[in-house]
This record gives sequence, structure tokens and C-alpha cells, in this order.
Amino acid sequence: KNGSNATATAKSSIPAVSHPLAEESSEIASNINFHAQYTPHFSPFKFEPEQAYYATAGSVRDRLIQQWNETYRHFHEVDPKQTYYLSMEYLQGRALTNAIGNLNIQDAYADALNKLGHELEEVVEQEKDAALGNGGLGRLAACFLDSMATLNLPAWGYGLRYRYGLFKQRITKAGQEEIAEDWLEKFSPWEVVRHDVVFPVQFFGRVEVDPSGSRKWVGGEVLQALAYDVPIPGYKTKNTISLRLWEAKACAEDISLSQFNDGQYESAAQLHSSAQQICAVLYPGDATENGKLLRLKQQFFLCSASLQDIISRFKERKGGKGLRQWSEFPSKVAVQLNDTHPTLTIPELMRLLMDDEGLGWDDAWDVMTRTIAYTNHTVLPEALEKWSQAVMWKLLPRHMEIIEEIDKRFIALIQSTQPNLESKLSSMCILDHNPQKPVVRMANLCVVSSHTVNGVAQLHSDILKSELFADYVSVWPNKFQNKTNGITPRRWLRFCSPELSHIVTKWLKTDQWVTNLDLLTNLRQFADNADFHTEWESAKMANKQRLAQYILRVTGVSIDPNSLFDIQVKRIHEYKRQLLNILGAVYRYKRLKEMSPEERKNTTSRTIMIGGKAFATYTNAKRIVKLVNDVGAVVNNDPEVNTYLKVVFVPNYNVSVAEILIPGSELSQHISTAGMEASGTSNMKFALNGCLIIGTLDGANVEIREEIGEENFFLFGATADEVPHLRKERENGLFMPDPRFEEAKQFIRSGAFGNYDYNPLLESLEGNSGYGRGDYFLVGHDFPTYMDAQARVDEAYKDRKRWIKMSILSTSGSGKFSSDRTISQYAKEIWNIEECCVPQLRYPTVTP
Ligand code: B1H
Repeated sequence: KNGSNATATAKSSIPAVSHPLAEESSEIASNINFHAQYTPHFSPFKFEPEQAYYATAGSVRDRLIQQWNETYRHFHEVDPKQTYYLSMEYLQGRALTNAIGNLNIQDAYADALNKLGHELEEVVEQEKDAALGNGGLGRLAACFLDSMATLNLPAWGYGLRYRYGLFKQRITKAGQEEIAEDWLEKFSPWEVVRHDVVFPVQFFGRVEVDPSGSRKWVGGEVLQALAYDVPIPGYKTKNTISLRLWEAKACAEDISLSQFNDGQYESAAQLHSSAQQICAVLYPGDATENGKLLRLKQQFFLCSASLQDIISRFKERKGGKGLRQWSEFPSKVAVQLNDTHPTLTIPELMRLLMDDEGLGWDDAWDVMTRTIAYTNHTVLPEALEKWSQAVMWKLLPRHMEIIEEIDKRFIALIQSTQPNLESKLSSMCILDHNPQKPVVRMANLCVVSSHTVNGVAQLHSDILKSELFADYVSVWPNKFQNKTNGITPRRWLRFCSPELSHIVTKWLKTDQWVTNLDLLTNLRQFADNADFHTEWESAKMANKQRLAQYILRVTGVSIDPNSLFDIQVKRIHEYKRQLLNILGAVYRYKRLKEMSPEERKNTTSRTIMIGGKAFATYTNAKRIVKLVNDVGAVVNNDPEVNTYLKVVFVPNYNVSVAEILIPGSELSQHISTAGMEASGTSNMKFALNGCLIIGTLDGANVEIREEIGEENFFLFGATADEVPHLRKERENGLFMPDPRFEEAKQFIRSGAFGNYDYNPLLESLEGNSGYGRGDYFLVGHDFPTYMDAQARVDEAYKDRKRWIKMSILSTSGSGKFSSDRTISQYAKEIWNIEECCVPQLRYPTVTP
């Protein structure tokens, strides 16, 4: 029923100017058929959903490639300033629904597939997620690409083509198990290998000085970077930009035939195996940094290949004026570093300009600093990258010389212009000369070398200025900015919830909100409208039912769509406090057990869903996964109370699972210790989908609450500036725990959820945690106000009218959190680039 509603909306939104032939669904059907027969990946006699997926993707790809080529050509002709977004992670998810939706051809493709005996909904599910990222940072990069394309910005994404992306999570009796996910198993129809785009990338070797005194990096290991391009279509625009992913290769000459003939196969192909390792796996960390040579090689590989590509494009486009001046480079190129992971871009650009192009230090420095900007995504000390100087000297000797020189000049600058900062120099400089283990501090290198540094939410940017980078602010007061994160409204509302989108379009009488999300504020006028309420509620209910079916299918647990759907999904980390959530659930369960059947009837029924992956070696995070599963096993099978409470661990949380969970959510938890979550972006996705938030004053929660109104946000917990004092109190034994907190912990200790030893986990809330100091994340301190906020949620949910109004106000207040807004601000305030719109082909209009 709802599916057909959605189709009706989309139909009415097809623009008047459209392709007269190909839009025809029978044309499309025969095109899909063509792909099924002539794309020789499968037997032509088999046309199951999987084959239908590959054939459909092939057909859609043809259209993308046409637009894509025109975009390349247009950018080449106009030669505007371009942005290059460098990121070690892109969490793209599936591409088919997004491509069909952005091309605005969903009806025609749905019809065409029907003609061929398939359902579009089923076909799109055949696609594996491209999970070349860990969490929020990688997903942000993916949302940014969507917005850059939609805003017609001349921009490129650069990344690595990992063979294995983020691991698949399987839940067993022992907890989480990690399984390699082979997303390229049956090839990806969305990438185009570019055999004409190859650059050499060097490692190790030594620095040679020639008689003229110029320095050159020679010798070592040389691998080839081969480009794979992924098309990124904008929404209802011809502009289709590229995500260029590098793969490492060795040359044919690198095989030693003589060794091979001697039977020494491994050493014969040594470089080949070294190349294979580089792009083998995504670094599986999120906010933890394990020093690994391979990770450093990956980072340099991305930086070096991307810069060579950028420079060759700069040289190629002469603008009709003959050879270009290097001083023009920053007026043609903006490079954005997604956290410190691509920091090596800094010394690599210096090296290329000086050693290959012959610029002096001052000119090279001027060009480099005017080109590069850096985004910080975390203040967690363990996530601030520090590389061993010894390892760096070995792998990148010339770059280390350059970094030393940057550091030397920075120190001289401070000594001559800011003598008051002398005492701070040891923490401000780039090379830390701790005799035990000298390191290079990548964040410091970024701050010193880039023209702009930004945080990802207002509170986070304020903390950068007042704490992490405070000492630099007086040196460069204008270097620091805020760019509050955003999410793409295409994937995160228009396509993942066609039901709600349909209602929004109907009541706003326009679908312009998809690219102008601020229009959602106009829904406020209907916040009390009974008809609007009815439609809103039924769309949310349809999404809840779809979610309930999904949960039943993947976990075997049946959940009631009439209960309150309460969701917390994100990477598992102690600072995100999934433990607070589960302790709350344990307490709720215990209370329910103590109630009479009559009393229970007055409570609000809840389904608590928790999902997320734990870093494979993060023991406490894995214990949390196990605890959630153990609590669920007991609660869900307790006939006395399981109509009032269910606790479900949602396995293998990823982008596609989020697209099912978020539209069906009513309450979501964003409950990190204040000051620790830089922004969060799922909070924005939930709010946009009419889900209420229970949360702390952390990251972007602060701004979400401002936008949707404090009366529509369930707030609790300490504020960021109270945290240091509260930790002190805790250390000095001045903390008096709430009896409810003690009761919940005791209940777990008593073995109510099985005999697994949870003491190490519970102890992190007492005397000793992995972080040394007891309850570093202040779960105990925030527990009572958390429980109070949950009680307010239960009360609010009983008043349906009030709840739906709050839900409507959440959506209507979410306009600010479009990544279109974020990207426009980067374009204007950091990159200084303008749109470069590919002209629309004017098809002859058909007159009836
Ligand atoms: C974020 C990371 C991160 N911040 C190290 N930092 C990694 C750090 O593999 N590593 O070594 C990987 C990722 N990720 C997240 O970025 C923040 O925690 C979120 O609060 C924020 O919303 C997101 C996007 O800005």
C-alpha cells in the first residue's frame, strides 16, 4: 500500500523537461535485458534477483557515464577552482537506489523491472554495502560527496580501494565475531578502472644531494597507484562527480623471472605482495590508534597518488595562457584533509614543489599553506595520531627532513613573535623529543601548515579553541572555524522513507525541501493539525512495521510495533555509553518484575534496540556487546514482562541497516559523556525522521536541541565544563552513587543474565577502568538524571497527540542539518570555490 503511495509522489515530481524515449519503461526493460545478456558475468539463462540487480545497475551506469563524461569535459573547459577531499574512509553504502533516485527515474525503473518479473525493492537489496569506512567520519565523507555533486561544485573525492572494507559482525554465544567482508566478490558495477591514470609511489630509499645542493629522494620501493573511479551523481542535476579510489599495483618488471624459474615464488613476486597488502584492509579503528607501518604506508599512498593527479591536472589546464605559475596553484586547487589521516599531503606537496618543480622553501610554503585545510574530528587523546620518528625516517626520509624544517621554522616564529608562548613550545611543536619514543604529532603539523582548521560542531570547535589548540589561537586568531556536520536529505529521508517524504511533499505542496531543507520549518504550521497527525502517524507506523519484520528476520525476536521503538546505533565505545543505556534497561526490567500485573499495565511498553560494531581488540566494547545480548536473551524470554520490554541487539549495523532502523525509530539515544562526541551525525538522521532524542549536551545535540526546541528534547547529564571537576570528585571518593545505579549493577553481578564474568566491565564504573581512573565516563554521575529523563519519555509517549507533535517538530527543525548547508559553508568560507553547473541537454519537449 505505502509503496504505491510513494510511487505516486515521485511521478508527480518528474520535471516537464525529460528524456522522451529512455524514460519509457519498455525501453528501459529492453536495456536491462540487453545488460543481462551481454554482460558476461552470469549465464544468460538465469534472471534471478541477483542477475536483475547487475543488469539494472549496468543500465543505470550507462546513464551516469554519459553525464559523468559531460561533467569532466565541462570542468575541463571552464577550468574553475576545484576542491579535492582527501579521506582514508568513505562509507558509501549501496548505490542503486541513490542513483535511480538522484536521476529521478525511480518510477520508470520500477515499472521496467515489473515487466521483467521483478520488484525494484527486492532487486536493490542484492547490492552489498561499500563499507570503506568505520563510522561517522567515513559516512560524513559520503554525505559530503552527495552534496558537492548536488550543489554543482567542481570537486573530487580521493580515497583507497580497500579489498576488504569494514568487517561483518556475527553474534555468537561468545559475543561479537568479526568476519572479512568481500564487497568485491562478484565485482562492483559502480567502479570504472582507469588504466590511463597511473602514478608511481615511492617508499623507503634515501636522500641524495647533487653538486648544486638540491636534494632528491632516490631508491627504495616503488609501487604504482591505479585509479578506480566511482560516479557520484547529484540530485536532479547533470553534474556527476568522481570518487577516485587508488589501488596499489606492481609493474610487470617487478617480477623476477629468474627467481621464479628457480622456484623462489615468494621472493620473485615480493613487490607484488607488498602492493597487495597496501589496499588489503580498511584500518578497523575508530578513535583508537594502533601504530602500524602498513597504515602509514596506506596514508602516504593516498597522499602521494592524489597530489600527483591534482598537479598533473593543474599543469594540463593551461587556461590558454601557456605555462602556469605555481603561485596560481591555490587559486585553482583546494585540498581538504579529513582528519589527520592524510597529513602526509603537507610534506609531500612541499617535496614535489621543491625537489621536482624547483621552487624555493618560501614559495613552496606559501603555495602549500594556501592550498591545504584541515578538519579535526575528535579530541580523544588516544585518537590523535602520533607516528614514531624512527619509522618515519625509514619510510619517508625526505619528508622527515621537511617536517624537521617546518618544525624549526615554527619554533623560530614563536620565539621571535610570541615570546610569551616559549613555555608552551614543547607541546606546540611538531616533533616531540621524548627520549623514550620520539614521535611526530600529526595534528600539530596540520595546525601549523594549513590555512584553516575546523571542528565539526559548535561545541567541539569551541573546545578546540579553548583546549586542544588553545595555544595556537593567539598565533593565528583567524585560522579556526566551525563547520557543523550535516547529512544528505536524499539518502536519509527522501529515499529511506518514501512514506514520510510523500506526506512532507504533499503538505508543503512542493518537493523543493529535498534540496532546500530549511523549507521543513513550514511544517510547523501543521503541528496541531489532526489530519496531518493521522497521516504522519500512519507513515511512522508503516516504517515501524517494516523494521519489526526486519528484526524478526535477522534475530528471530518478535517485537510489537505498538511499543515505543527506542534505538541506539553507533560504534561501541565507552565514551558513547551504551553501558548507561543497558544499565537503564536492566533497572527497568527489575522494576517491571517487582510490579503487580495491574501496575505493569500503566507502564509504557518499550523495545530497546542497540546495535554497533566493536573494534576487534577493544575488550570492554566487546563485553558491552555480550552484555546487551545476554540481557536480551533473558528479558525477551520472560513471559511475565516481555510484552512491556524487549531488548534487542541488532547485528551487523551498517549503512543499509541504518536505512531501515532510522525511519522506524521513535526515540534515539545520543548519550555520550559531554565534551567527548565531536558531533555525531546519526542524531541528525533520527531527528530528520521525526524521532525524538534523549541526550546529553554534547556535539551537535546542542544545536539540534536549539533548532527543534528544548521542550522537544529529553535532556539529562553533566555539561562539558562540569566534567573535569566531576572526575576530580570521583577520584577523591566524594561521589555518592544513586541507589538505583547500585541496584542495576548488583542485579547483573547476581547472575540474573548468565554467569559470564561481567566484573571487569562493571569495575570500569568503580575503581579501575582501562582509562585508569574510576568511571572516567561518568556513567554513575549521569545515571539518576538519565532515569528521570526516561521517565519523562514514558509519560510523553502516553499522550499520543503530544508525542506526534514533538515528532513533527523534530523533522521541521532539522533543516540546518543538511550537508548541503555544511558544504555551502565549506565552499564559501574555506575553499573559495563556486558552482560549475553542467548545462542540461535540451531534449525536445513532447506536446500531446
Ligand atoms: C570521528 C574518528 C576516527 N572522529 C580515528 N574521529 C580513526 C578516528 O581509523 N581511525 O584511526 C577513525 C575515525 N571518527 C567521528 O567523526 C566523531 O567521533 C563523530 O562525533 C563525528 O560526528 C564524525 C564526523 O565528524
